[in-house]
Amino acid sequence: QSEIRRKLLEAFRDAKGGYVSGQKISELLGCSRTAVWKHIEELRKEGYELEAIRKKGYRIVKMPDKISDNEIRLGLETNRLGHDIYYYDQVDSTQTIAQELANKGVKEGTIVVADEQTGGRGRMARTWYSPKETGIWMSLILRPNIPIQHTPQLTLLTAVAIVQAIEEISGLSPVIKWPNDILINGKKVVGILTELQAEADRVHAVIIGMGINVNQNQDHFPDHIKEIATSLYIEKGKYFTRAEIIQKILLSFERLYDQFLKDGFKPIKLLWESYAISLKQMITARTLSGTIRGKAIGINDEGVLLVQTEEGEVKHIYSADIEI
Ligand code: BT5
Repeated sequence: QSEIRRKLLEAFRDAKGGYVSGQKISELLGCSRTAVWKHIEELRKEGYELEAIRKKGYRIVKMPDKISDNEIRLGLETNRLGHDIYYYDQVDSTQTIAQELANKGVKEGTIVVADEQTGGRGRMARTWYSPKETGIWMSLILRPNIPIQHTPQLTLLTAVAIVQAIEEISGLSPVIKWPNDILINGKKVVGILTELQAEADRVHAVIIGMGINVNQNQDHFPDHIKEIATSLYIEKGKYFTRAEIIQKILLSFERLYDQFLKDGFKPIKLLWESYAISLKQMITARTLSGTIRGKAIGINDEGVLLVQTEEGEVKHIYSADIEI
């Protein structure tokens, strides 16, 4: 059954929004025209809007806002990222599941997505609020052949990929706050969490967690983050199809990642700087070992933030919370 569903959706994907004839579907699935009609009706029940025109066939007009395997696959244009999809209605954290899968040796590009996280994680044991069916809670497993100290660059690359996808889909102009926040109108719309599986000098896997607020309205957020959080819906006043955003993110990620593996961090760094705020101004960086105040003069080729103190000393900051 799921094999048939997959073939059917692939046929629509290949038609790129155009019509697929009943004849063609019945050939592809190896079933009768009556059976084709039944499969189409099943799609409708699941929330797909389909148009049927005599002599032309069927066309998908609108997809349901679901993010299970089929919805992500239909319309996915990547060569390798996101081809293996682990979808869950509810999980503790997609990061935990991705860690386990990475240990088991799943291949690069595998993604874990959930409609809801009950124990979504931020950095330093903070929590990430991940309510049901309104956001994108996703982890991407990578296996890059890079030195361990270069892995923070992937957090910056991820931010660029997500900003590009959001810009393209919504026309909004998000900005990046080093290292892992994406903001719109000063409020956080995306958080990124990069975790590592490595030994000595070898990277086994990099697990990139992305939390994106998509269709929440203001009242959805609990009090403690209402003031600091926003969603694409709040900023744009319209609902978005999460699967489409996931597809766009994976596509822009793949382009940047291929470039990164080929040419290194330089081209990504230039893009990152073009989206970054809080550069060339006074900031306060709270790190685990203390607070540093100074001018953010930029990031180096490793992705490390450089802050010049009043005494003129340049500090290297690997991880921190930044206040402007
Ligand atoms: C982050 O941490 O921003 C990384 C968030 C990563 C979440 C993804 S979802 C998929 C994957 N699975 C996981 O379990 N995690 C990843 P940090 O910079 O530490 O920011 C955390 C802070 O952001 C919290 O302390 C809150 O103040 C705020 N926050 C929590 N939930 C939020 C939300 N939905 N939107 C905006 N801000 C939020």
